[in-house]
Amino acid sequence: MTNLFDPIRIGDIDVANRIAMAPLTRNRSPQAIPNDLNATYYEQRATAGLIISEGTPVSQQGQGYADVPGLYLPQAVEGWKKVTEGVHQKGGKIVAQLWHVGRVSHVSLQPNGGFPVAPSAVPAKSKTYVINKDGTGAFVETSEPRALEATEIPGIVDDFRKAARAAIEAGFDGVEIHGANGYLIDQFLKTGANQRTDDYGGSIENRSRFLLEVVDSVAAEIGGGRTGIRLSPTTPANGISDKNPQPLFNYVAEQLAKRNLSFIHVIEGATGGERGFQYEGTAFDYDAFRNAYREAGGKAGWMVNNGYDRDAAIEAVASGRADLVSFGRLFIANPDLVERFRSSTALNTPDRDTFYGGGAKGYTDYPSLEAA
Ligand code: 8OZ
Repeated sequence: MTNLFDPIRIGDIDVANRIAMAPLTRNRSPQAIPNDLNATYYEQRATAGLIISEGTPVSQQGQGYADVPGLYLPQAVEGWKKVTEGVHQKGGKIVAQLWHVGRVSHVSLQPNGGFPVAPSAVPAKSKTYVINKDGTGAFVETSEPRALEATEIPGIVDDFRKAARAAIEAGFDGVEIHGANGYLIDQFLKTGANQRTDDYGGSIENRSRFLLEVVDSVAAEIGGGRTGIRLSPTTPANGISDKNPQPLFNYVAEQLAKRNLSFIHVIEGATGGERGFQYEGTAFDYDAFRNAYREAGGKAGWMVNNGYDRDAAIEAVASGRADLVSFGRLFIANPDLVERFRSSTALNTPDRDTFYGGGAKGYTDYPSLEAA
């Protein structure tokens, strides 16, 4: 039986165990530049088999929240070097999550105060986080987006490619393309946000085109074996929905299977919530999705996420339903989660009030077993 604590090679990345740290937005990198506190936080969590960084915008246009670190400024690459060196010194592996929020943004975060961009001019009706002129933070309604011109799309694909190159320069072991949670790639995929009538809208093939162009561009730049992708077939996050997700994601699975990727990271159900969540009038089967990938010859590591605990993760890997399991909130509160799982030790409880923004409190001050 395959063990959660056993190593695995996913694409070109050797990881020490099948426990991954999920990407977690923490809003502690002013000016979009990673700092020493961020480096300490990641280094503390380096015993994860694989760390996936917090969402990292590929451009200022791709930015939707205050104080998230990017990969589009030279200073950010220097900041990330401290993070990757710390993780590698502790024997860990880390990939950068490449992110474009699309319509989930606010004019105050956009270049020249412009409209956020999206496949179509359909508002997300979601919230984002901005910093007021007086320095206080506030949750505000996302701004009305504008529909991208077809001629703008190659430039955004190229922003992903450039950010992937910057990630490698910064010492990351690879990247995870953020294709989930109602952000730009998910907006192209799903009918609730994509009303285009050109080559990027309408049919399943057309709605998947942007995702596959990003994957191909990134994989050509840094190697498919260093490229992963995160998908959330049935999440309602950020107001996203789809009329018929099963054939859409089975097609995506078949197409991804033709690329030799490192890992496919799947959020099961509503992100951070109900695992059984389905879009109205639809039924999605996650086993059928994985089978579509495997039957098409896909060899990447299959990583599952959303509400797993120790026993559920052990079972998922032992049964072959997954190759890896990622944990978000548990890694916020337990820097040494792997050791706690191994020794079946009690876990610290995450404090929601310090998830987003602030300093060391609720970030780098959760105790490890060694410290206690
Ligand atoms: C929580 C707050 C802000 C952003 C995601 C990047 O859901 C996020 C995110 C999560 O993927």
